[in-house]
Amino acid sequence: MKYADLHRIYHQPFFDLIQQARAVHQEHWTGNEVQLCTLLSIKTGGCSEDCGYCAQSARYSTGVQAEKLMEKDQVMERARAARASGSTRFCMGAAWKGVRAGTRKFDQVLDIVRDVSTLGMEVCVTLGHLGAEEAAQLKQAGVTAYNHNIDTSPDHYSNIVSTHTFDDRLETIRHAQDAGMSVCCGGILGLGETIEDRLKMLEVLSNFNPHPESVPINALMPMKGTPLGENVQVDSFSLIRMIAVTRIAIPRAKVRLSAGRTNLNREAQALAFFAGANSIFYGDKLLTAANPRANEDMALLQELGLAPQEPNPGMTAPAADEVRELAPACAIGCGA
Ligand code: SAM
Ligand code: DTB
Ligand code: SF4
Repeated sequence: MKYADLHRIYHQPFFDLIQQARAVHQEHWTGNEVQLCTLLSIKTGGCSEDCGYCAQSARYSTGVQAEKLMEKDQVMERARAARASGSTRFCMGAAWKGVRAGTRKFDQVLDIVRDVSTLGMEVCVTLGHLGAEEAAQLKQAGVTAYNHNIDTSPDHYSNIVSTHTFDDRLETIRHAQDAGMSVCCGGILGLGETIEDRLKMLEVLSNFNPHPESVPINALMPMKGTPLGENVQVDSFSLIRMIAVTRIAIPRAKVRLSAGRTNLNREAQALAFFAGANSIFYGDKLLTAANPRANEDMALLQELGLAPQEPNPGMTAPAADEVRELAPACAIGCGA
């Protein structure tokens, strides 16, 4: 979708916007379902990158201790617990710039993925930069989806991160897609960006070909010690507007109401679901930060008559749209 269209959609009166988003949602999704995803940080802290929002960067004193890669048995225990609690997707995150085939740590991750993928949940990993070979090996090991966020607009990105570029992010996404993995790609609100930046980010996401299978919309959780640690919390109406425009722009993607839910009351979350969010991170912890308690989330879903989505571990990645492939496109079909 073009920026001008996104701008027009976003700036409608609030109720017109969420009504439009709801109609698009109902056209593409059956049932009142929300996917529950559990996150686990399998390698915490000590990251070489300088992402200004992140508690895991080694460059900032945030109180997060660097740990080594978790043992497979521990990961399996957490994955089984996630499944038992009702999660249908298990997402493992590592505080790395990226991974390289043939290294011990990458082999260990492949081994973990092989075992987790036997549990019947969708398997998602987020490990930083990937080349073609790493992507192929992850797919082969059983990864369903690769999470790699573009986080903000191309123009704002270098204000937030200097150790890698926006194009590096696109390159990894292309490798994940070429290997046949679904891509989970979204961003963060509250990084000092303008509404225009948010919509420019969405313009890039909505022009991915194939489209992202899921789009996490995170609200910055300001981390003490990071350059963005004193940023103000995102206003819930602008978060819900962004969810609604994402639903309209990428109708077949799961839209994940992601980090920052601890700052949203039940009513704001209900509005976000109405506006098209159909996935959440579930469980008391994100990677290093807090998430609402699982029993409170279950109670909220019940109150709203929303059911946890069934698992779909064998899902195929979204197919590329041939019409769009004919158009002149950047390497990843982002429309640039
Ligand atoms: N190192 C990998 C990478 O950068 O892709 C994977 C882990 S990284 C922590 C995954 C994502 O978490 C980031 O892209 C960002 O969108 C989100 N994130 C990190 N810190 C956050 C924060 N303080 N508030 C909201 N979202 C955050
Ligand atoms: C995503 O978009 N959000 C998740 C997941 N993908 C990896 C991570 C949120 C991290 C929040 C901050 C923390 O826990 O440190
Ligand atoms: Fe490292 Fe990822 Fe955090 Fe950036 S967002 S500092 S790459 S863990």
